[in-house]
Amino acid sequence: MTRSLASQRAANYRKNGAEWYGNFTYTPIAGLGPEVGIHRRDPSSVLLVDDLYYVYYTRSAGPHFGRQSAGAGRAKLYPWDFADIYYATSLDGIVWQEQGPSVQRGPKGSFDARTVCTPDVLEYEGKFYMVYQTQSDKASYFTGRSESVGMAIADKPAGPWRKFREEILTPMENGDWFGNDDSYNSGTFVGVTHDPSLYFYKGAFWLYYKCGSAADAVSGVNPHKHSGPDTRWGVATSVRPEGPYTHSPLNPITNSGHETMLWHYNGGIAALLNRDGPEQDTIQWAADGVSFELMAHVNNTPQGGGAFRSGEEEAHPLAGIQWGLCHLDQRAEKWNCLMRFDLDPRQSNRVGSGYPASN
Ligand code: AAL
Repeated sequence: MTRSLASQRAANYRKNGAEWYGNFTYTPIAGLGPEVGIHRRDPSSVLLVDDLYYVYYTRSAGPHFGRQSAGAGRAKLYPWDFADIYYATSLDGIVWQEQGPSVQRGPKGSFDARTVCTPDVLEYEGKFYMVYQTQSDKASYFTGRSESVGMAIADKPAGPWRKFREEILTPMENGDWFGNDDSYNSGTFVGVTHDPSLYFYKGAFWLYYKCGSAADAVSGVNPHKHSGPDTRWGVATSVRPEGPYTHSPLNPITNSGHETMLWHYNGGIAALLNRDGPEQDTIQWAADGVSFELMAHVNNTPQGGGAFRSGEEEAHPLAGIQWGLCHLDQRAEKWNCLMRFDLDPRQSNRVGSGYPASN
């Protein structure tokens, strides 16, 4: 039988199962929506503790002046520059109350003096572990590899948070994607460790993060980009939540994806790779946490999303991203804000709890 190439590919996608496919919808939320003068963005995973939802996010006040103003010393470049991490609570995931700061910038000269942003929080054995993106004030924004991952620990989701004095992860240097002989991406691939996201998996702590080529991070020149910034993900593991973390020798473990969003499924780790790279806007799954395979194409994906960690992730391939918060990233003079996303598995078999019944 003669089959078109497209039909052959479709047959392969079917093997992954229709239950991996779904549609994203978006709902405005109260309390963390648009507000003149304040940026809110990059929300963490959403936690439910004692019937209250918690979310942590980047918050900065005042306008920013863009990358081109980097030479002007301490000018605020981005909405996440000179930011702190705040938290909010909600009874229903729609109406939120901002409660105040969770983790603030460190003192002059510290690794997190310039900004603390883009947090994620893991609840593990009665403690809360926050990982967050940092920028030191030791170098200019684009030099010195000064963006690393910090950690803070709390006994309660409302804090108080005890910050570590040192970063728990710094960027991996001199990694090659396909090796020096391949012009696709020779040289250093990890200029940053952004979007840290922490999971307990197979008896260890897995710290996933977004990285990019040095060319992209330092000069903005990217010889081979497909779409958007040249970003992809790495992972580092540790047997203790506080580290030390060791980068996987397989990094980068994805070739695409901007902000990290991952969840447990079927003994492996599933991931939504959004907006950048040749495999942008796909859902992938790795049986071992590092060997990611493409399971489904999705569109209209959330930016900077943080999913509700329900504890029911094994019920369905998409139960780990059933809903959450994400940001509306409005550049220039607009103010970033948060909104809710829901993932409606309309094309799925709808097994598992919390999913709509078949029509
Ligand atoms: C986000 C994330 C990181 C970037 C910036 C703030 O969406 O990828 O956190 O540095 O944008």
